[in-house]
Amino acid sequence: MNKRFFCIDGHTCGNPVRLVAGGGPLLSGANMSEKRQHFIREYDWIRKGLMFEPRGHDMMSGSILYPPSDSNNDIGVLYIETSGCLPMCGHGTIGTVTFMLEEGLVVPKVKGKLRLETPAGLVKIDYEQEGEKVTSVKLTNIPSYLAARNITVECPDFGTLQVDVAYGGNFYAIIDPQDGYNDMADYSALELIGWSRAIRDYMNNNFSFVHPNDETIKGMSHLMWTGKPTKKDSTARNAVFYGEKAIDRSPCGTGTSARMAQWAAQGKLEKGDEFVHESIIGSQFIGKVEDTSMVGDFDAIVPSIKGWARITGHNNIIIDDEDPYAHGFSV
Ligand code: PYC
Repeated sequence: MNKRFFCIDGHTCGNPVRLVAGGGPLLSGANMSEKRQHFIREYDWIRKGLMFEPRGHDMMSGSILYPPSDSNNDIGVLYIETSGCLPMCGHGTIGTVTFMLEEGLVVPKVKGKLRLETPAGLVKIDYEQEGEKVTSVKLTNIPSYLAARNITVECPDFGTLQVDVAYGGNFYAIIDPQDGYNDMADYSALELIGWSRAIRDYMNNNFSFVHPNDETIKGMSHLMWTGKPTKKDSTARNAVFYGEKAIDRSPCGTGTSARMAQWAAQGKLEKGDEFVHESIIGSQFIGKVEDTSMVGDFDAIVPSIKGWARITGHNNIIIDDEDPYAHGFSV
């Protein structure tokens, strides 16, 4: 049997976004966190089929739209990616909002604003539009916090590293310059990917990271290598690893939120401060500390992330269950 998905493809600051506008499964649950659990239990084959080769690729990332469970909100968003079904995705949100507005998939209750239900919590959007084009999207993210400092990791082929772990919608290990590691610019993407896998395995085998308010959000899924910016107006640069082989081409929204929470906990950022994050390809997100908050016992910040996205095409994708690669593959 053929299963068909109508997708709007594009990118946010260079990283792919595949918005599934038709064909997504009906999900049960009182909120997007419960719907995410239903999707993971029964429909993860859709994620695999749409994200991995031969229909996707190592960096592929996307979303599926759902009606909101609270009528004060505009829409619910489920995030799918080669790395899994994520609680939240920043570049995915900027792309999803741009595509659904430009394609008329949502009519905002208030012009210039949207309220998105995500598995990680409510994300508020302010967007700018010129004619049909959405020129920028600012998302005000869920509260983000530094979860652990200075964890010592033994990384095969690299050596000993100190890493911090912060949450910005996903848990990130952050590797800052230190003895033995100077800058992400000193290494190839392939080297960063190999070490990232080893560090992620080590961290998840030896530590447990669980969100204090939602135990379904757990595990250190992403890693961030940092370095000096190449552009005068950037605050910092980063390369985020996800999945098995991906380095984010965008500056990474949840990663930028996590890093801003780390900087705030280190006293390097406070409410009202801006943080311009640069990606491996030089694209930029403008971050800002909008407010302070608490997550369980952790001091937290409420970060915002501003960026842009472009549609590259419409894609009617078929998953034929007689295709031996119906559920994708990775080499
Ligand atoms: O922008 O949050 C993000 C993201 C997560 C994984 C790739 N990009």
